[in-house]
Amino acid sequence: MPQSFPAVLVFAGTDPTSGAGLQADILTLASLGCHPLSVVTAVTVQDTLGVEDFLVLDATWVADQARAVLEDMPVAAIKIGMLGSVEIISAIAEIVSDYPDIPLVLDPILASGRGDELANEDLLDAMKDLLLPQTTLLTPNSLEARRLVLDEIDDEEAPDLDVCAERLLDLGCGHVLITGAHEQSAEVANALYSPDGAVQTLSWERLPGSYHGSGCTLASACAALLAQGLEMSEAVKAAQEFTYQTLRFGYRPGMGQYIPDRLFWARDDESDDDPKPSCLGGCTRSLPTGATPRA
Ligand code: PXL
Repeated sequence: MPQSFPAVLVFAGTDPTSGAGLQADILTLASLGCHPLSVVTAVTVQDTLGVEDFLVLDATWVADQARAVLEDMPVAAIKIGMLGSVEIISAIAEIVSDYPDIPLVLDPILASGRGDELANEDLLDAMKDLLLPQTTLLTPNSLEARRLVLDEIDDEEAPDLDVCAERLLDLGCGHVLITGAHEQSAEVANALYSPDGAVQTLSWERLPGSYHGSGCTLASACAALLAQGLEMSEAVKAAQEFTYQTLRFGYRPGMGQYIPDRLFWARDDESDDDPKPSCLGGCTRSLPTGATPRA
């Protein structure tokens, strides 16, 4: 019998550049030894400069794609990217509720790297109401984290990321990983918030390029490693290490952004005689009193 690999079911929009979206997820999952099951939610028209347009699929087509593979084989993790419509969110929410034991990684895609809107306020609300309570790991960047909790916070000022994470945990996510590439810090600090109030921060060198698909790569890598059986903090740490290497070996196939190389380890590259230190450091702390300790 041929060997079988853990299957990861992905719901995502297509990206013809393969920088982000479904193609990025498939490359990442395959690179990390998983079998990708790919459910299309939307089709985008884009190049490495930005998204021109997108077409959202009928929700029944999304549900039918997912049910077909879920009924055919065991699935070890589910990853959700671009959602497209409130109807698709409802359909996915109903499907994942039938599989409560499968870890669910939700990358709350709100915009492309250039800022093209990929989700409106109705989508945001439906995501919060229907998907966050079923999410094992939410992976927003800092901009998405702030936008997701905007309605929950009275303060006019942009909330601190610890506060955002607490609100997101309160909305029902199991864990929240907030990435720091959009912050003004010298290094990129990514923080994993756990239900017991623990915060595990890892810092990474800020690479000079602008990358298309780094968030999809990270979220898919988390799903792959959870599917392989790693526990949450180990999976998130290994996924960051993998993503950092894909960025370090990133390349620029077109006129716009760099694309992470998810197959960096398979290249025969003699030029990499300067192996870089990966993680610059890490710290673990607890949220200050006032944070909601959760069971
Ligand atoms: O990187 C977020 C993202 C996810 N999915 C699709 C996208 C993008 C960004 O452009 O196009 C389909």
